[in-house]
Amino acid sequence: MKLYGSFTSPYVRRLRLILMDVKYEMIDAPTSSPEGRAILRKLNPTMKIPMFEDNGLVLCDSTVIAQYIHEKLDRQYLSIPQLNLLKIIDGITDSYIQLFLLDKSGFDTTDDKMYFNLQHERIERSFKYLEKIVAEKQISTTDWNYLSISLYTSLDWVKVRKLHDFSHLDALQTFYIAASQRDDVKATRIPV
Ligand SMILES: N[C@@H](CCC(=O)N[C@@H](CS)C(=O)NCC(=O)O)C(=O)O
Repeated sequence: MKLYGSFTSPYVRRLRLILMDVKYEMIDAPTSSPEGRAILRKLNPTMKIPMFEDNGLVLCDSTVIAQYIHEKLDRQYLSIPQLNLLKIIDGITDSYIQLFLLDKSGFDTTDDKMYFNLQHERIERSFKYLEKIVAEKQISTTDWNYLSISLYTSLDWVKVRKLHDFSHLDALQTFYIAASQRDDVKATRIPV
């Protein structure tokens, strides 16, 4: 099994966390470097990470890769309602990835423009929604599965990149601090 990605990507980190106790090869292929892009170009038309290769099968989306790994290792994957929550977490993550790339491309993403406003509204509403979900313990650190892992890696990414302050959302903040204490989480820390 080969996982292609970077050590900063929240999507790649999810997979690194579910593969903690499994033998696999990690191939450093950041989308921001020419070397990384050359590696991806050979196999992955989306040019996004994570990318995963096993026995000639190439997968290029974290949700699909996670399902493949769970099935291969005979582990229980997420239910449909849990997958739906995962997509809300992904909605925040994807919006921030877009805003991050736009910012790096010289745009002021705080401008009152339709595209930026759509991302900001999605982010705000999704954070509030997830706060309720975590307060109801539908996602918790005591149930450390692909959903809680994904929530943590996205929260940590927006925090480390200083993209979003969620410290006023009590349940999310408590969840974040508790998950930060885990050894596997510490071992996969985003390099700064
Ligand atoms: N839906 C994809 C999203 C992956 C994604 O957006 N990855 C980012 C890095 S965290 C990326 O490759 N961005 C480069 C780009 O958008 O060109 C997944 O779940 O794997």
